[in-house]
Amino acid sequence: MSSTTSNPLDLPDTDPFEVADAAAAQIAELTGVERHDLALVLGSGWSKAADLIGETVATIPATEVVGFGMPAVPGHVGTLRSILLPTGKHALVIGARTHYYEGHGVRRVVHAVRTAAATGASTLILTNGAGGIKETWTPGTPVLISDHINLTADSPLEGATFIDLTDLYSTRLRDLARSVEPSLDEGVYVQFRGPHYETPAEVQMAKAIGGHIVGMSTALEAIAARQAGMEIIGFSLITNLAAGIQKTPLSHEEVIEAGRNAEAAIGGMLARVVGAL
Ligand code: 8IG
Repeated sequence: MSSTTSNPLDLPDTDPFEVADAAAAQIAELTGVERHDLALVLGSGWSKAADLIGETVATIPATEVVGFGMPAVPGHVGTLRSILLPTGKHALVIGARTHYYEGHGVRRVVHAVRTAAATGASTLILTNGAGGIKETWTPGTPVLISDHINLTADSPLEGATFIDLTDLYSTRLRDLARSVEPSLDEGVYVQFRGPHYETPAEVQMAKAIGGHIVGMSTALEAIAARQAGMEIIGFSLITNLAAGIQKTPLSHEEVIEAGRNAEAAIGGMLARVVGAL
């Protein structure tokens, strides 16, 4: 991957917040939108929401913005989009997530979130595709994230930076989402390092410690977003039941397929929630 050697975030002396400020300035320049009010990170299955929430003002390849790399997973779109919502607010849509399992370090993982904050966004909508532990969640079910358990043994915070994570996934925003979409269930998101899926025993551990959703992305991003002062709401699209809960082996194809089938419905749901924010 050509970008790995030239990314300033890979250099230990770099200040990641300065890189985020520089990236935000480039986004303002390239989109012609000076400030964004909110940001969305769209994970597997969620990309359709971008077409439904408002009018796209500009689309830029993430690779043109400092600190961003190429997406590692085919089907993950490496673009940044500026969207004008019907409310007049400007939304930055990030379709270029870097996963922890890519091995570029946690600075690269949370760069998009820090950049979103630097563009002015005070609200962050995090979405992902994930495995479900509750048997009642059939593939294609969207759920609200109520809290998380970070099993990566890592943090985006460097040094003695003590940040409170109480109400990390805003109760206010979750109530608001449920007022728009009363059928939304919620659960605790457990972030594993990946990229392998869990063993059935690991899924039972996640369940025993209070988890309902297993994934590979959102917890580290939410921590960085809280540090940046953003109000956060998170959604998982359950694309599969977690290993051992479902009796058949997990496959990436199955996950993509479930995402495709749910795309229109969850995109519409997210658009309605964003419209109410
Ligand atoms: I999509 O079952 C998706 N992402 N950790 N486990 C983990 N991440 C996932 C899963 C899953 N499904």
